Amino acid sequence: MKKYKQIILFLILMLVLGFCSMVFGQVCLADPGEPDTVLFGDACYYLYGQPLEGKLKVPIVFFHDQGLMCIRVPLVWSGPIIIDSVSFVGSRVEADTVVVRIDSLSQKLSIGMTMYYDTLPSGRGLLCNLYFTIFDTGYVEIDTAFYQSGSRLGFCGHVGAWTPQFVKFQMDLVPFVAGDVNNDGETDIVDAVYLVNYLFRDGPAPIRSNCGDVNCDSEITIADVVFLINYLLRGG
Ligand SMILES: [Ca+2]
Ligand SMILES: [Ca+2]
Ligand SMILES: [Ca+2]
Repeated sequence: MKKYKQIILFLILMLVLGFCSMVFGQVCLADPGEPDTVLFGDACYYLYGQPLEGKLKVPIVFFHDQGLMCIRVPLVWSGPIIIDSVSFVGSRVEADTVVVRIDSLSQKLSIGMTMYYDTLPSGRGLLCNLYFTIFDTGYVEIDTAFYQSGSRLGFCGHVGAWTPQFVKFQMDLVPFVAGDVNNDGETDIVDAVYLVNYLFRDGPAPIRSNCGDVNCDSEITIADVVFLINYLLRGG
C-alpha cells in the first residue's frame, strides 16, 4: 500500500513539475533550505596526434539538502566535441527509472531520473559522467537548456518541485595528454615507469588524481600505461 501511495504522490509531483514548467516557464517552489546545485567536477581529456584525436570525460555532480524523488537535467553543449555516451557507473543515485535523450544535431541532451519508492537522501556527489569525442582544439561550454519537450532543470521531492542552481562547464581544449603522473611538468617515459610502479610494485599514487587516468575511462589500469607508451612512441 505504501508503494502505491509513493507512486501516486510521485505522479502528482510530475504533473506539478510539468504544469509549472509549461505554464509559468519555471518550477513552482523556491528551493527550500540551502541552495541545491548542479555543477561539473574535474574533467579529464586527451587530445593529440595529426590528425587530432581525443576524448573528454565531464562528471556532472550535484548537491541537495532535501530528499529527492526526481531529477531532470537538460543540457546543451557547444565546441568541437561529439557526444559518445552518458554513464551512471559510480553515480550516487539509485533511480527506479533513468531516461537519457540525446539530440546530437542540436547538441542537446536530457537526463531524467525518478525514485518511486525511496527518496534520495540529501547529499552531494556524482550524478553521471558525460563522454565526448574531441575533433579539434577550441572552447567548449556545457549549459542548461530547454529540451524539445520544454523541460527545464528541476528537482522534486515530497515538498514539491524547484529549480536548483546551475554552474556551467567551460574549458579551452588544447593538445594535451594527462600523463604527467609524477607532476614534474613533462609527460615522458619516467611517467610510464611511475605508473607501472604504482600499479604493480606498491609505488606512490599519481600526484594529481586525474592525471593517472591517461585514457579518461575513469580507472587507472595497465591500459593507461599502454596508452601513454603509444603516445610517447608516436612522438608526443
Ligand atoms: Ca535546498
Ligand atoms: Ca612527468
Ligand atoms: Ca584509464
